[in-house]
Amino acid sequence: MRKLERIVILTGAGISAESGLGTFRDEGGLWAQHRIEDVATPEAFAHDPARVHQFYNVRRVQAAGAKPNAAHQALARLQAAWPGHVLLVTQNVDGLHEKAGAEVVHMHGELSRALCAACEHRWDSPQEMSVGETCPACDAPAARPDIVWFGEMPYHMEQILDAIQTCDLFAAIGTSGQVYPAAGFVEEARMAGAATVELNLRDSDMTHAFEEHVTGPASEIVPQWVDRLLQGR
Ligand code: BV8
Repeated sequence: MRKLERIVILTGAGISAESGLGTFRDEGGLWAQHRIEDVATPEAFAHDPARVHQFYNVRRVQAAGAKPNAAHQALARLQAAWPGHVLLVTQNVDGLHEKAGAEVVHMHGELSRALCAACEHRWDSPQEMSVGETCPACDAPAARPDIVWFGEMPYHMEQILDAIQTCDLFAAIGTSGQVYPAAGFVEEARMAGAATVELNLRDSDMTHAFEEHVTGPASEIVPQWVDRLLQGR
């Protein structure tokens, strides 16, 4: 196997499941309780901003009270043991990777941040956002959650794709592989010659694209996987 120098890790809602935060597409998940069109698109926010704020206010409060689990801590440990070699990209908008001490790229935004739709200023959001909230920079009543909704361009794509082009290992942890462009990262990595591994409780929509699979709950399989990586160094 190629010498392991650079790793790109993509995480999804499954890594936070054991911290008590709901996933989207598991039994009873968020998309079983809400329609994406009603709460996670720009059109939804234009149509009924109060409903969208409520959807994120509930999750913001839950995320603020949640603790990182052993999987988040193991990834932070991997980064600390291998500074500069591990890019951690998350689709999650909870702050659990940071709470575990990791450096993370939020490609779908963050519950803890607000964005001004008028001037694009960003600031730490209050726990509960409300309709007509004004922007601290331009005073427009245009504050929204700093979340990438469906139909919007995910953040940091250039940095992420550059890293995928030059990585030796791409790992996806706790993601169903149903949301693009994140779901397409494994193909990019394979075409760039990287080894690929999926860590998940069960098969995902992208399982066929990964060479290696580790199955089980993230809080068990991720620390074991990190230990193996660090032994192999
Ligand atoms: C865009 C907001 C274009 C925050 C989210 C092809 C190419 C490009 C786009 C598209 C395309 N086809 C379709 C599209 C459009 C769309 C899309 O992908 N739709 C899907 C539904 C078909 N994509 C977009 O709109 C994206 N934007 O493409 O823009 C563009 C181009 C030019 C100019 C402008 C725009 C934007 C996508 C981002 C949308 N925002 N979130 C929020 O509310 O949270 S996506 C949402 O899904 C969340 O962010 C979530 O993270 C993400 C992915 O879900 P997962 O994290 O995978 O969670 P899920 O519940 O699905 O799965 C959980 C997994 O965990 C399961 O596998 C389960 O087995 C596992 N698990 C559970 N428990 C455990 C576990 N594993 C381990 N241990 C456990 N204990």
